[in-house]
Amino acid sequence: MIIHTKQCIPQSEITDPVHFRNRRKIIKMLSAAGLAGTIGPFSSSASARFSTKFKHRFKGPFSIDENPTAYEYVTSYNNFYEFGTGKSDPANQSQNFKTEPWSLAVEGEVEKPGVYTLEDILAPHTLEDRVYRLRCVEAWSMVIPWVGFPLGDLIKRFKPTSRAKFVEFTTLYDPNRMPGQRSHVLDWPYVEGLRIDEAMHPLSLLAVGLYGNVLPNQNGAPIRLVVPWKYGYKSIKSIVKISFRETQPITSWNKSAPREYGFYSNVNPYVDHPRWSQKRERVVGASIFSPKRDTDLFNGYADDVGSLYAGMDLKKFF
Ligand SMILES: Nc1nc2c(c(=O)[nH]1)N[C@H]1C(S)=C(S)[C@@H](COP(=O)(O)O)O[C@H]1N2
Ligand SMILES: [Mo]
Repeated sequence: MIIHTKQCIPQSEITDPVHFRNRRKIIKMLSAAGLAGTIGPFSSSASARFSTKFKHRFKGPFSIDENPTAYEYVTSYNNFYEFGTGKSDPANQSQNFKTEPWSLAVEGEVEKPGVYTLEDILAPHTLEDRVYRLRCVEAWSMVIPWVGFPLGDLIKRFKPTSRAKFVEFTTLYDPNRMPGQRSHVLDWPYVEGLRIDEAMHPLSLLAVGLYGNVLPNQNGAPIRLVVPWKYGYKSIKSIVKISFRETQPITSWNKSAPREYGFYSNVNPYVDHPRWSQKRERVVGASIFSPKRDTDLFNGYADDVGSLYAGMDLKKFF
């Protein structure tokens, strides 16, 4: 079992003062919602680390027994095109991104639409620690100890109608704050979606932290999706809108390259990307001499989520 206490995390993997200054605001907000530890004096890195820890976390039911990828890799090797297309761009270019105040619009086929503040969203939820494998379509994988809560628990609060067959998520659109949106690499804002039963599955998580700390900006602060049996691009970052729909959402990567990226995007070693094999994956942080590892169907969560796709042709619905 991996126990996520700060003692387990080597000091070098925690954070640096630059990241920390920007997280302090989020911590204030979360602590206002009763979710973070007491804000202490920030004179030493030890007290800073303590104060960025979430209180009342418990271990989620799907935690896997694998060593997490080092914090340093999880927070410096990212895909977040709103802050540039290079793997180190998000860490470099998102540090001044302000995530306070933050609100989420809830629209469409629900009884309780509206604009909710992040505090409203988080208040009733108990935060869980869950170690999930996040796998990117580019064939690299990380094991990340997320802090979050099941997406389904939030969805229930909005009371979707019987016509809600899909859930659509949208990232903030603000080219002044997200410089990557000034380039036309994608049709902004970033949009993702899930079928409602996928969204209600307890493996679908809304993450607000990782490694016991609030989410670094480059990982999708202040709130992002984590769908660990799907390729990384489904796990949309910095969400500002959740829409309940009768029809399948038009998602960013599917729109941009429909032959390469399907709506489902389930991790599947038997369905290759047109330009590369999906059979093996590189473990981020492992030695360059380490062999790649075999990719598992549904990223190793087949027993949990396989029944969602019973009878579906996964080559057609890729
Ligand atoms: N808004 C938004 N969300 C996004 C992306 C993005 O460019 N913009 N990239 C996706 C991709 S391709 C991956 S692999 C994961 C990476 O998440 P991580 O940087 O936390 O590892 O975020 C996903 N979520
Ligand atoms: Mo990705």
